[in-house]
Amino acid sequence: MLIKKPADILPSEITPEQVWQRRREFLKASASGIGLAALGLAGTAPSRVLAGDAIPNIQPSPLSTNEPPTSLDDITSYNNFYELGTDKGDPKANARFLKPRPWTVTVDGECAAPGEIGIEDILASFTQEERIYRLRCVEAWAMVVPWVGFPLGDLLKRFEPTSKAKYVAFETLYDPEQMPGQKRRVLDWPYREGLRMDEAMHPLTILSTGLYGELLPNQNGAPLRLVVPWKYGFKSIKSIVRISFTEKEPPATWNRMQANEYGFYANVNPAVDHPRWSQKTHRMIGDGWLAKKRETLPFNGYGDQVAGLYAGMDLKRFF
Ligand SMILES: Nc1nc2c(c(=O)[nH]1)N[C@H]1C(S)=C(S)[C@@H](COP(=O)(O)O)O[C@H]1N2
Ligand SMILES: [Mo]
Repeated sequence: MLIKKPADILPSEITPEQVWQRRREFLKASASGIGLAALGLAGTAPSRVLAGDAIPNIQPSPLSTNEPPTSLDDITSYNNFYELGTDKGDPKANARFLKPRPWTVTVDGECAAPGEIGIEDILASFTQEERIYRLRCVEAWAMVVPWVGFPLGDLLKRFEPTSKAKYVAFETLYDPEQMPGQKRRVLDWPYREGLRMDEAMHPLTILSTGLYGELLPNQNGAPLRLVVPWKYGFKSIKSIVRISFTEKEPPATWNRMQANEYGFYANVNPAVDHPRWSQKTHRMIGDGWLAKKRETLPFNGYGDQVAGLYAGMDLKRFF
């Protein structure tokens, strides 16, 4: 059997997962002093900015889990993104409508330096960190996603929030041409979400610009989406165009739709059932539909890091 050395493998034969695996080899090799040219990875700079393009200079995060990641195919073909359709397969099928370049995010509200920031500036200014996070969804499935991102707090600080800034509000793009799902009023568009300031500044709260070492696919919320790994999936708002500092709790789409089903906090909590289903167990995508469900942990397993944010709060009331 012929075993190919990395140098013999054509770029076209490499799947994104292999690229990601090779980057791990690359990081190990750099740490141990092996030349990059030996791995055939020297001078690989992206020339375009599209999903599928490698993001340079990614550093592994100490906050990553050791769990094996979900496959790229599952992460990009089983999605919730109502702007691109309500079925799990719709966001991938309609991904081409969304144009993530050029893209500008407006930052305003209770801050001393409101303004706009373009996606290129975001990509160039903030350290890229690889983190492997679970994103669990209220529909009771979970994935382990190797997100590329940076702490939300790094971006927020640049706009100098004032002492009146108690919450951060987020808004998705409203443009029915790019987001055909918005032609029907299935949700109160644009999609909105919010975090309390201390949640927003926590190092586990990231803005993601990519996954598996490449720019975000449109169906996962290109070019910029929130990831809050200890909360249910709906908090992790996609394709963000506005971030506002507010004094009062901002409106959140699912909370406004069905307040008894979706709380503002939405911390993963096996002790609080959704009115229509138990939240004690979940299905891990990739395990297969017949596999045994897994036990759901409080705060999605991140309790040691984040439980302190809610000290003294009744989490059955503030769910
Ligand atoms: N703008 C917007 N953001 C969104 C959604 C959406 O419909 N629109 N769905 C949310 C829900 S319910 C989930 S579970 C996650 C799914 O993220 P993924 O498709 O990348 O796994 O995105 C969240 N962010
Ligand atoms: Mo979800």
